[in-house]
Amino acid sequence: MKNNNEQELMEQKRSIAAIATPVGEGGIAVIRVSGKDAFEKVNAVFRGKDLTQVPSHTVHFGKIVDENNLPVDEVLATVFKSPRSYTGENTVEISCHGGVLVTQKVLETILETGVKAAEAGEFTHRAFLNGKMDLDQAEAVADIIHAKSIKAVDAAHQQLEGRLGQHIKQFRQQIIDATAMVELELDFIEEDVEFANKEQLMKLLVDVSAEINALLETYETGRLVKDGVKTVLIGRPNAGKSTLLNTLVGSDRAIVTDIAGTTRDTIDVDWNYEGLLFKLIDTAGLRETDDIVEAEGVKRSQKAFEQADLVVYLKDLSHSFTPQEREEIKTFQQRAGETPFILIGTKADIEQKTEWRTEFDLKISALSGDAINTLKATLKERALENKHYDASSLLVTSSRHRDALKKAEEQVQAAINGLKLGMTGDFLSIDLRAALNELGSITGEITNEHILDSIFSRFCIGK
Ligand SMILES: Nc1nc2c(ncn2[C@@H]2O[C@H](COP(=O)(O)OP(=O)(O)OP(=O)(O)O)[C@@H](O)[C@H]2O)c(=O)[nH]1
Ligand SMILES: [Mg+2]
Repeated sequence: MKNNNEQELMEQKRSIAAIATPVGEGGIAVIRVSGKDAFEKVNAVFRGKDLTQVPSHTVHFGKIVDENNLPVDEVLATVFKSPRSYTGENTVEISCHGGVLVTQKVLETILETGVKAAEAGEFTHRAFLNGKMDLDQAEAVADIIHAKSIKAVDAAHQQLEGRLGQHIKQFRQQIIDATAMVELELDFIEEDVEFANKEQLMKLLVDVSAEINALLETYETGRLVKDGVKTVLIGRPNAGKSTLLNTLVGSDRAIVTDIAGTTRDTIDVDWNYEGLLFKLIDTAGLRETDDIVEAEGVKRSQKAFEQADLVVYLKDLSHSFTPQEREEIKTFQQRAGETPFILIGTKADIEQKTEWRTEFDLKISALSGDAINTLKATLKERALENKHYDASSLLVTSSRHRDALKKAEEQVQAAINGLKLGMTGDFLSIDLRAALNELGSITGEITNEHILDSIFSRFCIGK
């Protein structure tokens, strides 16, 4: 009897298979098989060339057959020999006809040879374990798949290319150098040798702290690029919020009527503009109301406002301001704090000629299309204002990476403070080693099953 651990290990080493393309009807579907005996397993149900004998990176036409030797489908099998494959293991990619049932049948035929059905992200998990990529690169693969805007794809590509990893490795090296200096001092402690070069050590730590902080600062932009800019449209009933939402996305997503109080619940719509994703949120018009449903809607408008990355307040220009409305705008402006706030005058086509005594950022007409393009550009500009962004720069987009960087920086800072206070090397060394661990958790040099499971469970099956 094998013990549990051994069994588990064998299970982990078994070849795996999964459908790598989305379920549905298409020209082709791809079934991926990976593992030590992937070639033998596929070969057992493949009629064509002997796949165990063909060179790596070659494609072969043949048939997958069932236990009665009857054809399941005509396929192309692409062979990748270890370690030159995505997972680093022997891999076969079988392209079959893209029908739901036929694809399932090909997969089942492969599984019947004793291959295990892959779990979500298991191919990439294996790629990580086999040293084909760092953990942050594996995460970038999922980010590319889930990306909802071109900028999010770009950011993920930077990470996949290893640019984040390069920074992390550089930080780690700097801290290792600092640790070496500290520990050198430890060796001489009996002889009461002061740090050979305390200033040099201080400079090293201050530099690395500043560099980690500079990278951390990109997170605000990274988050917007990856998750989208939560853009909340608020204002009084009938201000034209739903009309603007429909105009921006180019379809009638929200109901528009001339009845004040039409929108009752918040409506979220994804809108891509020049590669950036905006999560537009239409809200119920703000007013005091006895209607229970509408009152709940207004509450939700407030909540959406509080969570916004960008606030667009709409004021109907065909009606002059009530004093209450003027107050309301001021309050919202103040409450927005650091969140960009844009004041838009709507219905410019029927604007009432009046002395507004209020600076509108822009006056638009959804009806005539006036200034809509300027508004789009303004939304993008304001969303990224005060944010570090240039297309080629590396962005931290994951909260996991942000948290680890932050903790690492705090540990470096603790070492800096310790050094200032004249603490002994053994204390400083503890801080620096903790910083190294945090940085190592980003690239996966230091990790645990719990982190890995939570990362790879985000993947789809077949990736
Ligand atoms: N003339 C003109 N009318 C507009 C314009 N934009 C919206 N309207 C009209 O204003 C009315 C209200 O528009 P909505 O988009 O429903 O306003 P809302 O702010 O969503 O209103 P609630 O959902 O009730 O809070 C509708 O009759 C629209 O057709 C515009 O640019 N010009
Ligand atoms: Mg509405």
